[in-house]
Amino acid sequence: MATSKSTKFIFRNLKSTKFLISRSINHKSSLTNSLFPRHLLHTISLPPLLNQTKPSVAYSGWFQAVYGGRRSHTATSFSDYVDQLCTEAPLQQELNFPGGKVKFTPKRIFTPGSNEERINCYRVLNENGEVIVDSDSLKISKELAVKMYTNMVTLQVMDTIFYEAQRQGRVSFYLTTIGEEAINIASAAALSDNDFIFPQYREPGVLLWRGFTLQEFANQLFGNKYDQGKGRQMPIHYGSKKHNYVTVSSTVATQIPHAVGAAYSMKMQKQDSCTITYFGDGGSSTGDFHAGLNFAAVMEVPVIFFCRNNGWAISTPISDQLRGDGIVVRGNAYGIPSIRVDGNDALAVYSAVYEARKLAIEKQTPVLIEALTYRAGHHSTSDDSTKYRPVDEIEWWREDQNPVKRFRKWIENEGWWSDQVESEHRSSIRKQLSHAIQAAERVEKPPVADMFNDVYDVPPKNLNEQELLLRENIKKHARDYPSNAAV
Ligand SMILES: Cc1ncc(C[n+]2csc(CCOP(=O)(O)OP(=O)(O)O)c2C)c(N)n1
Ligand SMILES: [Mg+2]
Repeated sequence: MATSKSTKFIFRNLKSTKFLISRSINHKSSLTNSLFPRHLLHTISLPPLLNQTKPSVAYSGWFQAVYGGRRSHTATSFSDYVDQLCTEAPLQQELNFPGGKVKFTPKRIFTPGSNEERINCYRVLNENGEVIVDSDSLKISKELAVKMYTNMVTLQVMDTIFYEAQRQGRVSFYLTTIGEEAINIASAAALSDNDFIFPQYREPGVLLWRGFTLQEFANQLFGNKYDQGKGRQMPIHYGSKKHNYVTVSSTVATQIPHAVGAAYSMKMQKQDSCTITYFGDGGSSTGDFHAGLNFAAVMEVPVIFFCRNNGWAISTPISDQLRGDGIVVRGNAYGIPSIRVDGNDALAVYSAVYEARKLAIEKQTPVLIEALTYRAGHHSTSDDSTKYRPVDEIEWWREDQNPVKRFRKWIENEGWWSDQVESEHRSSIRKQLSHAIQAAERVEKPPVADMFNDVYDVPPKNLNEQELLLRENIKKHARDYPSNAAV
């Protein structure tokens, strides 16, 4: 797979703030306009980009692209701050501080709390499914593109059928990936099978891509004896050793430090692989996120931090979670190359992850990706999101920003897809799923003993007592337990 020159350029420069600043100071971002509904936007007007070098002043090595502006001592953006430092001629003295030399300035200028200008978002496909001229993207073969699309559709059909099964009371819980199909499938497609996945819970498509079968998904949801988790976890907590997919943990963000530790082990063993951990915007609001990023940066480990910023952490909007410019800017604070990408554009996600993986392994560095998207479904079957967000906002994302439709337009324009193939594929998956559900439902539950083994070599007394109590309880209240449970 050939990497375009300019894509290489992006990632080479990611580590320096220069990249972030120079990309962020653009005139109007048409992308921002198209990513967010008009009623959610406020207009910003930016000073022109001068793209000039100011030599022999503080930070000139970092920032080649700065713009002229106010001359006050209160910077309103980071580039404004740098500009002021440059203009105010710092002293030619520096402090040889552990970790790097720092220049002195006689000026009392505070860095801004947050930037007026937001970091731009990398996009390849516009909303009509057309490749944007001059976009940095990798070439994708027909075979790969069709596989990506069929997997996205499979994921959609899985969501519809399994969601219905939960509504019918056949499984206790479910959680959809609606709106995040491109993130799931395109990121998975850009990885190698020996890379380890540390998921949150809204990434079953990665497992699907790796070959986890519809029957295996159904077995987990029904918690039957073929479920690889032995029925110990709630539905959707998939895991597969065979597919290097570490079992989902409900405790938000615990997967982040795990991914860092595993990547450190890969580094020690000089493996040609990396780990990737997925998390939501809510996941980035935890202590584990910060500890994980800092540890990874300092230890220089090959891990990709993939943040699905879908605007909501259950009913908490992103605006109640942070004041800075989203997640991407945090990478820079930790010294991690970072990129913001349109999460509803499969080609952009694919290219970003592909390059991030290369960078992580070749340079032995963590990389942060913030994918902007929207949780177009409810948080889970225990939620009704119309109670806390406007229906037209949901509809706008579901329809106008639909990642599956956008990718379909592209492959259709390429002459690789048609209505007929689409309807055959959808109906075949529906049939397979209906069969998988019926089969999973018939299989007996795992034996009760499985709830108590695998942890201790010699189970402690209290655990033995609990097992005994449970068995007595099942006998006494048989009606309250599954009839096909092997006691
Ligand atoms: C440590 C922890 N705190 C709170 C919860 C409850 N909880 C479950 S999911 C969730 C929201 C997470 O949102 P986000 O990371 O944005 O992922 P999304 O659901 O949007 O994909 C919360 C708060 C939890 N499971 N674990
Ligand atoms: Mg979220």
